[in-house]
Amino acid sequence: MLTDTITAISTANGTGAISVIRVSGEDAFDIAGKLTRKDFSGVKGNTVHYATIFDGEEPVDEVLISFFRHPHSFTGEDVAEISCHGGVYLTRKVLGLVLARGARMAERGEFTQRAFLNGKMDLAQAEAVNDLIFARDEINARSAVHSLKGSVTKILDPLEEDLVQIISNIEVNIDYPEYEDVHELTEEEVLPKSREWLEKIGQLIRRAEEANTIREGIDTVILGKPNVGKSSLLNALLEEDKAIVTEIAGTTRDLVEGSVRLGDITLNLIDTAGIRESDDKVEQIGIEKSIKALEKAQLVIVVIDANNMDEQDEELLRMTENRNRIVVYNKKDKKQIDNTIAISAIQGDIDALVTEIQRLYERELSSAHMDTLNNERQIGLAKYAKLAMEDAVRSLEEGMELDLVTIDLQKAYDALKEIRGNTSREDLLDEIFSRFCLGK
Ligand SMILES: Nc1nc2c(ncn2[C@@H]2O[C@H](COP(=O)(O)OP(=O)(O)OP(=O)(O)O)[C@@H](O)[C@H]2O)c(=O)[nH]1
Ligand SMILES: [Mg+2]
Repeated sequence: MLTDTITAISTANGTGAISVIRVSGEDAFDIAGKLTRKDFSGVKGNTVHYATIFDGEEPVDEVLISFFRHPHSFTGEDVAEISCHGGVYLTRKVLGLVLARGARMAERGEFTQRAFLNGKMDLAQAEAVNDLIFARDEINARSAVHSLKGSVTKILDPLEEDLVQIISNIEVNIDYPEYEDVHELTEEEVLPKSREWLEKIGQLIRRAEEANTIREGIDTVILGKPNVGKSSLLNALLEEDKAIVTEIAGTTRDLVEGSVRLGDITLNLIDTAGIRESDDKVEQIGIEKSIKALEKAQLVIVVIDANNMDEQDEELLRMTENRNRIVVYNKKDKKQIDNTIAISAIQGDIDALVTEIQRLYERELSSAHMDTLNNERQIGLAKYAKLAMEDAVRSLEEGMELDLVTIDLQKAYDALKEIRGNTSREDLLDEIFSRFCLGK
């Protein structure tokens, strides 16, 4: 049922100068004509027309309608985009009139889904439409635009091609065993190529995960014993007085969260209750929460008061030893220890920490500036392809039947294809497009 005509308000829900109501499908031009008492059946594509919308005899609004003829439209169907005046009431009224003329309310992401199903874009590009809408910074917007322009295809094409070569090499051998010695073929041709392929996809996955870390922001926990200046550091990073700071040890009881951007790096920060033995029930719960937050964190900032170091600090350092962490020595205005990352949270002097964070994530940052896979779904499929290839290589090394090897190779190939949506799994598509907002 793809020929029915769908509609939705494509602009944000609220009052603005104009609103756009998108209509896509066979009857789009007909509906536009009925609303305006005009005949748009022969209208040229990529043109804009002035018209008045009527509700019965009553003029409702003066609008501009942009017409796009299939297949030269976003969805690949006939599309009419009605730009009306932007009041909430008026926009809903026009939408209501479009619906009354026989259009159906679009599902979330249905316009983009049609674009995909009509071959206007692959699945990675369709996802990029959504990523672009929700991009909250330049890095996210940039990677979305690149993948909208087909960067994922550029990355995957060579991998797919190599895989097809490997598969056909083996197929030839299965079909014409008399032409080649099986053992020789795998040793000389297939195995090195497969290993090289594994290397390449491994690199791609690594880079995509690094880029993802930057795009999503780094979950960072500020940890330390009471009174070392954790909340002061949170405030200094956020440049606002978010957490309460006092000279009383045990001030912070609950987790305090905030997000900060340092250049291209976003930190999702959590300030925690100072860790110590405590009889206070509320503080105990706070400390338990600190430990839980620590377990989930991608980066731990351990704060130590340079003027007041003891075995509790040692214990915290041991606890975080194997974690991705930065140890900072606070209150340098009073005392500074050589060769440490020294800061003064209270004075907002935290450059040494910021520099260290940027150094620590240098590799991830450069990956984020490259074209790569864009989300967990794509990375997951790449990982699946890699696992299948690892199975294939193992089978080859063990001299297994080539038929079995091709099954694994085929799995790898299908997984790669699925990244761009070359699959018949309708439910997967519905799932993906349902994450879109209405009107896209
Ligand atoms: N001299 C100096 N004092 C600081 C600095 N940073 C924080 N302090 C002081 O240290 C005390 C504790 O600061 P907080 O930021 O509340 O410390 P905390 O680690 O969050 O403490 P809890 O929430 O109790 O665990 C306050 O009196 C701050 O003014 C600093 O850089 N220099
Ligand atoms: Mg605190």
